[in-house]
Amino acid sequence: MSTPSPKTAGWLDWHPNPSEPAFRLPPGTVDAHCHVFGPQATFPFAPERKYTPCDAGKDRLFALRDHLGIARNVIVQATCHGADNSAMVDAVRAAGGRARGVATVRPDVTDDELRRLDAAGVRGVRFNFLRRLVTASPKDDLTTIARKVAPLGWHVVLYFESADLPELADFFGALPTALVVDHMGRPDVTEPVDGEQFTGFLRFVDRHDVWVKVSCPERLTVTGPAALDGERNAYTDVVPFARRVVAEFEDRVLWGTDWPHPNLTDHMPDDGLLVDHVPHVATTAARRQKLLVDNPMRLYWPGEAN
Ligand code: 0GY
Repeated sequence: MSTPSPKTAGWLDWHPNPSEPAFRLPPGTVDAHCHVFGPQATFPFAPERKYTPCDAGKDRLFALRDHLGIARNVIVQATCHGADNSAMVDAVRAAGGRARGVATVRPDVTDDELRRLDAAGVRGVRFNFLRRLVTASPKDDLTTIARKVAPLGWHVVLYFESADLPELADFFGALPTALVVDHMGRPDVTEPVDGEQFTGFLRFVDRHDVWVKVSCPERLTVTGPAALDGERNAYTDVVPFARRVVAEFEDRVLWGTDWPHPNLTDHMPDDGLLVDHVPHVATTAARRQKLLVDNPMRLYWPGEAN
């Protein structure tokens, strides 16, 4: 057997024992953004990857799901696995209907392969524009992929930096599928919430009927996880941004843990605190029911009761 590649320098492993959340997630809660990494002995990482993560397999993901009181997962293909969706598909299958997948495919993907992924539980593809994660794909290739998956009723998940949205917005708007944006379009949370950049993002969401993941406060924060007076209110600098998205688009927001939190080097979040962040951004029970249950069910399990 080949020797496993060492982790990227500075890489932090997932939290070994997340706390018990104080907030009880409503029954049927969907974690709409999480990943599996390997284990690399079974599912080797892609040669073209830009980082090497720790192993974070499906058993650990399902243990976290049960610990936090989550009912279902949407497992998003991470760039370290390139377009080899085996680890993600294996995890989705193993979840027995309690997971869906978002894949990465190349423009020459066949209809047979797409049907196989669909039968396994995949419902979308991800287009990633972060230079530190991928070499940019030509837009024509992405359009080809979007046209191939549209007949299956899949959507496109978009991961981009907020500064790149003005250049990308028209391209996104012309794609023939529903769109889902990761991590609120990665706002700079040191800018005002009603400033030009975030307002531009909100208008983009409004104009194109986009779904938004209110996720990753641990990645967007500048002030860090410091909790106030034991209230378990972490990542307070991200709250106004997430709260605004939930208030303006309550029928098109999704929530996710982003476990196992790739590429964090400053701190590793306590996933229990991430759950306790939710009531600060979705401030009524009705909004939380939509964010955590009704919206992701409509997108990933349409027609199924939670
Ligand atoms: C995330 C964020 C990151 C990584 C990836 O696919 C990936 O490698 O998405 C990141 O480093 O910001 O959503 O997991």
